[in-house]
Order: sequence, then C-alpha cells, then structure tokens
Amino acid sequence: MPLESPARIASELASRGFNASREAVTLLAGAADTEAALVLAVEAVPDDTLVLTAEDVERVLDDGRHTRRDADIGDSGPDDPSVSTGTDPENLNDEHGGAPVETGGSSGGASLGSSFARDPDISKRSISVGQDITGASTGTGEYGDFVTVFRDRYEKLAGQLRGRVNHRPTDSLRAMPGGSNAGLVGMVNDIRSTASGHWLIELEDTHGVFPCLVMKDKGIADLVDELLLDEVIAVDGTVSDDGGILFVDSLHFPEVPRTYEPSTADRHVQAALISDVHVGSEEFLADAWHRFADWLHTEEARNVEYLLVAGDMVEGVGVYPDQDDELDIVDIYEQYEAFAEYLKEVPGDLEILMIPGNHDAVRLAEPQPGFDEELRDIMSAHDARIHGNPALVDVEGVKILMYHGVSLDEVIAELPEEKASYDAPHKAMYQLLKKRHVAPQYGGHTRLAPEEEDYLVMEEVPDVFHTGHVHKLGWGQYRRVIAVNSGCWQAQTDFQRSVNIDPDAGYAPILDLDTLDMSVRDFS
Ligand code: D5M
Ligand code: FE
Ligand code: ZN
Repeated sequence: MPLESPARIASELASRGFNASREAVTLLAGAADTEAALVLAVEAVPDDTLVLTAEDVERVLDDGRHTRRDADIGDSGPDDPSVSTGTDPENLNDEHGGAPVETGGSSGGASLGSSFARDPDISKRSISVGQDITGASTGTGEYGDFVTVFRDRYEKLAGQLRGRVNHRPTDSLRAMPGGSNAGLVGMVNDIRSTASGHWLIELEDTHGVFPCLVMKDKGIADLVDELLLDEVIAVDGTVSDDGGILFVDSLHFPEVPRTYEPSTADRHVQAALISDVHVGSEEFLADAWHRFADWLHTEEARNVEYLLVAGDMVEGVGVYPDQDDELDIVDIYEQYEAFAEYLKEVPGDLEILMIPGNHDAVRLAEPQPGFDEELRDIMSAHDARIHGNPALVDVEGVKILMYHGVSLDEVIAELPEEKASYDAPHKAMYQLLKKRHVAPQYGGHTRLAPEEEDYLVMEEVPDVFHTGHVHKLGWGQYRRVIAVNSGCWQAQTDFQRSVNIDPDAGYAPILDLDTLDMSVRDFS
C-alpha cells in the first residue's frame, strides 16, 4: 500500500511498533520517497525507541538521499474539510442541529506535506476519570440490587432537591390536616391524565407512594410533558381535606443551577468528540475516516490533542434483526482488529479515550464497564484509554461527561417534538441535564444494571456533555453546559431506513477546551 497520506504513515509506523510525533509524520509525508525514508528512519533508531521524533526523520532526510518535496504535495491531498463558525459562548440560545447546514463550504488543499512542524508539549496534558463502573461492578442481578440502585438514585437526587421544597415523607403527609402546605421529593411512579384533563402523578419516597394532582390550568402542565417515569422531582402544594392527595402548585427538577460557571483549560488546546464509528458494517465510511485521520496530521489540527470516542466503535454482531446481511466483517474480534487499524491512522501523540456503546462487546445494561482484557489488547493502538459508559472525564480541568446515549431514544419517544427530536438531539440531552440523570426511565430501550450505587446520576454538573448513539449531529448550550451529540461514521443502514433515521455521517465536532467554543469539521 503506498504511503500517500499521514494517516497511512502513522498506521504503518504503528504496525512496526512505533508511535511518531506529528512533525515526524509530516516530514516523512514530505520526503521524495516516503516509504524508503520511513524504513531508513525506523532502522536508524535504537531498538528501545517508542516514539519516532522529527530529529530521527531529519537525520535520514539530511543525508541527501531523500530530499524534501515542496509544498505542492498538497494538491494530491484530501480536500480541506469545511469548517463551521464556532458558537458564541455568550449566546445561550446558540443551538445547532442538522449538521450539514451548520458547516461552511470546503476550501480545498490541506497541504499535507507543507511546512507544518510541531511537537505538542505532552507535559501540559492532564486527563483523569471519575464515576466509572469499570472494575467496580458489584451487582448480582438479584431483585434486592434493583431496590438498592433505586434507593441510591433517590437519595442522591433528593439531596439535590431538598433545598427546593419543605419535604414531608409520604407517611407524615397522610397524617397532615387538610389545607396544610407541604412539599414532597419523590420518584415518578406513575403519570395519568384524569377524565377532566388534569394530571395525577404518583410520587414515591422511601416510605411509600403519594398521589399528586396537577390541575390543567396551573401553568405547570408544560412541565408534566417533560416527566419520565423513575425520575426524581420535587413538588410543593396543599394537602386535600382528607389528606389523601397533594394539589401541586410548583414542580422542580434537580436541574443545573442557573449560576453554573463552567471551567476551562489554561491553554489553547482542543478535543475531537466523536462516536459511532461502526467498523465492520458495510456502511462504515472508511474514506471519511481517512480524511479525518489525515486532517488530524495537518497544521490546522495542531491543537487537537485529545480524541474522545463515545461508543459503538464497531458494528457488533447480532445487534438487530438481519444485521448479518450488512456486515462487512462477521467476526466480532476481527471487527475490533480492523477498528484498531483505523485508530492507528490518527497521530500517535493524541490522547485517546473511549467508552463502549450498545453495539460493543460488553454487557448491554448500563452502566457498561470498559472492555475486557482481550479486547483492550486488540485496541491498544496509541495507548488509548478505555473506560465505562458513562464516564466523567476531566480534561485539563474541563469536566466532560461521556455517555453513549441509548436513553436519548427514550427521551425522544416520550417527549413532545419541540422538547426532544432526532433533528435536535442536543435538546434531548438538555432534558437529561435537567433531570441530572443520563438514563432516567427504566424498562424501555434502556436496560439498567442493578448495582449498589446509581452510577447514572449526574452528581456533579459537567462542563461538557458528550453523547452519540442517535447518529445525528447537534450541539448547543444548556445553562452554560455544552451538550454535543456527535453524529457517526456509518451511512444509513437498511434497518435505519426502515425506522426513518437519516444519519449525519462523517463530521467531527471540535471543542476548544480554553473557551468551550465548538466547531464542526466536515469529512463526509
Ligand atoms: O443506533 C442508531 C439509531 O438507531 C439510534 O437512534 C437508535 C436506532 N435504533 C437502534 N435499534 C433500534 C430498534 N430496535 N428500534 C428502533 N430504533 C433503533 P445504533 O445503536 O447505532 O444502532
Ligand atoms: Fe451507533
Ligand atoms: Zn448506539
């Protein structure tokens, strides 16, 4: 295979056991005979070398046999992907759905072999992960574990809501005189509309359940539209004369505080937030991926030092009916091996972090632990970090909550179109932020694993919420938290056609960690 692009060069070096600095890759791309220069460079370095540097390459180029080519190499490079304008962090209404209209036109000529020369200062990087189930799963799958996980959910979210109302446990509510004012923090057990158009919401606390009536003319019916079963809310109201019902005056979600101020990085550094690569599917867009990987080697991408992948690395096997007909690679391990090859195309100096999705070979129930040792070995390219789904990742002070996004299907199915839709997936994410839980409703699409703790509660407010799964690109700000749903690298499958999903494939959202500005690169 000719080494015509930085991605191929990086991949070739990786398969020979080397990482390489971007500058080294760029120098090789610019050599008159790239292949020969690469061979000479790897032969010339000491046996224990792990990272090929620009100096290593310069040494073989300088001996005259492999003079550098001029910048015209750019003509044969891939087109420069289009760039969108960044969002204005001051504008809280800045939202973007349906990616293609948000990106600007493309402007050819990425100059792959031109004068770009950089070596990131790795010492400035920091990345750490909290709230990850990997290695910490205690669930035995028994009924008692479900009780424990829901109790933990209640306690964590009730803690966030307690200040909002004067909570009375359900048993003492029942004993209160009619007409008393009282509050209740509870998990939504049932929602019914009454014959006269009011709403009866049954809330559950650790003592029992209590019916709460929201009158249709109260002005909070709009909030009832947003309710999902099993989420935790607070209500305030008046106890009925017989003490059997609470007439609701106000309803509260755990929420992101209005005053929330996100944290930012101390230097200009960027992260690419992607998901849903689906290697192994006939519809996996290898060319778009090559363009993305090539771009990461260019000067324009010099500040992209982190690559975060929010699940569905591979297409998997037996995930939906008749999936076999559209598999390019039928063996799950071979799918991961192929994914690892694609991963090798990106610069070796990128810090990569990945979590699984519902197509990956880990348990389907959430929270999903990171991959087992065998799959980690297969995906070890560039020392990628692997964590569970969800994972709260601190990247240079910016808290990024990564979650694959299966619950988004549920939110979109249950809520009115204007509050959550496939065309505006970020709005469905806003609902999760508001509920401070990544998968509130139990029992539909979203399978929950019984654990001692509810890992799906957002105990901390993230600065950035990164999901995928619905294969639609959309981003925006919810009370200053950036929500990004990252699209995919897979063209429409027959199955998706049958359920009317029109994917946004081949886009890479790029986040400035110092300003939290977002832009999207188009590699489609
Ligand atoms: O999910 C890609 C999209 O396809 C996502 O929005 C869910 C949707 N999807 C996946 N499975 C189903 C079923 N069984 N019914 C309806 N919609 C579905 P992905 O996880 O990549 O398959
Ligand atoms: Fe997917
Ligand atoms: Zn998915």
